[in-house]
Amino acid sequence: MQPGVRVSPSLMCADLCRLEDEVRRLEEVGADFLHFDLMDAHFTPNMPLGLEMIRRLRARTELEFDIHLMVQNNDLFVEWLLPIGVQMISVHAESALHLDRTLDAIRSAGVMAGVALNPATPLSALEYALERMDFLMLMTVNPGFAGQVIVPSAWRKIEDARRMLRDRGFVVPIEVDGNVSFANIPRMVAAGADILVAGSSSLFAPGATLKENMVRLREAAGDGMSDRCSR
Ligand code: S6P
Ligand code: MG
Repeated sequence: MQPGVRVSPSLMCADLCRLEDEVRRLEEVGADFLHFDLMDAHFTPNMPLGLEMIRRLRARTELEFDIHLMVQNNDLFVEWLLPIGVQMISVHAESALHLDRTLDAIRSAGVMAGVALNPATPLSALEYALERMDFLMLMTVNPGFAGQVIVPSAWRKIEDARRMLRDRGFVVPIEVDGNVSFANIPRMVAAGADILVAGSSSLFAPGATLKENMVRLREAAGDGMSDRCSR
């Protein structure tokens, strides 16, 4: 894998009945972060993981926690998460009432603040949030479920986001989330993705071990990187 590209395994795709074992295995195979999808069954029609589970796991691993909020009331969840000791929180622009204030609250606590965008939300939603952002989270499927197919516009959106950030002089990693598959990874990385949320179409793909899938994933991320040094 090229320097700078990191892997954030999506815990909702792990065996939820054996979560601590799964975290140990993810440590062993060299995961860079743990990606937690926090949903409230309102903003997204699902609720796979909970706050208490995150709090308990925090005491059992040194890996950095990458929290993806998919909720209506962002500030409520941020308030709960900060004392737990997470390292990254992304909030959706679509549900943020006071996006700037929420990002500021996250950053003021020493946590990396990210803005997440649904597939159909234009990049213009970021225009006046750029100064407060530590990373950008691009949803490449509609939020709520694993195992979906990438939306067609995601390809040009990753490229457009990378160009927009570069043109405005912001050095901000782009995280991509949704159908980050072995087949899609080379093109996603070439388009500008820096953090790969690895789910059922790569790291947790059936028929191979986690270790085998991680090797394959990193190989895929090593291709298609020719324009990276120009960022
Ligand atoms: C979806 C969620 C994601 C998924 C991930 C699953 O709402 O935010 O993090 O867990 O996309 O990966 P895959 O490879 O099954 O699409
Ligand atoms: Mg996610």
